[in-house]
Amino acid sequence: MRSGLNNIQWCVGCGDTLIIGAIKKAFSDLGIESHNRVVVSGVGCSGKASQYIDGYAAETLHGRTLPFATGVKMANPNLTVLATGGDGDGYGIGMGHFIHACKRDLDITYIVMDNENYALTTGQASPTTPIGAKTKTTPEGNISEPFDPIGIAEKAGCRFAKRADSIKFAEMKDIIKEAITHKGFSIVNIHQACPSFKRW
Ligand SMILES: Cc1ncc(C[n+]2csc(CCOP(=O)(O)OP(=O)(O)O)c2C)c(N)n1
Ligand code: SF4
Repeated sequence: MRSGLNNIQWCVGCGDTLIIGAIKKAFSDLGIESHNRVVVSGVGCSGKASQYIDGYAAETLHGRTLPFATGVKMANPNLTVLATGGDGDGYGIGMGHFIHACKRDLDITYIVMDNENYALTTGQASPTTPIGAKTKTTPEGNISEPFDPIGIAEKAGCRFAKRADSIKFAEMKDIIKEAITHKGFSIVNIHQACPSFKRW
C-alpha cells in the first residue's frame, strides 16, 4: 500500500482529473479506508489513475484491468476492488474481458474514462468515437456507428450499468458511490473531455 502521487501529469482541462477526484471523494464518503481498497488500471492516459489514489494499486496491461481485478477480488473478497481504464482499453482490446465480467457478476466496480478516442497514442478513433468525428485514423470523419457500452453490459447480464459525465461532478460522484455499494459487477461509463485530441 502507498500514498497516491500528487504531481498530476494529465493535460490541463483533462476530464481524468475530475474522475479521480470523484473516485477519491466516493471512497471517503463511504468510509472505505485506503488499506481496504485496490484500484486497478489499464494502459493509456487513464492508466495513470491508479497512481494518484491512496491505497493498494496496480497499473496492468492494455485491456487487462478486469482479469487482474477478478484475481484480486477472488484472492481477498473483503477488499473493495475498483477497476478503471479508457474506452479503448475496455471496449477495444479488452472487450472480451468486459463481456465475461458482466456475465460473471463478481463484486467489482468498473469505471470507464470515456474520452471517445485513443488519447495516449495521440488521438485515433476508438469504439465510442461518434459518427463524423475527425481523428488521426478517420481524417474524413468516422463512418462506423459507436457502440453502446451500457446496452451491451445489460445484454451480457450486468445488473448495474450507468452513464455519468465528468462535468457534472456531484452526480458523477453519487453514481460512483452507488456502483461501489452495489453487490455485484457494476460499470459506470463516464463521458469526459480530452482537450488535446477530442474536437467534437
Ligand atoms: C497490447 C498493447 N497494444 C497497444 C498498446 C499501445 N497503446 C498504449 S495506450 C493505447 C490507447 C489507449 O487508449 P484508451 O484505452 O482509450 O485510453 P486513453 O489514453 O484515451 O485514456 C494504445 C493502443 C499497448 N500499450 N499494448
Ligand atoms: S491527451 Fe487527452 S486524455 Fe490524455 S491527458 Fe491529455 S487531455 Fe487527458
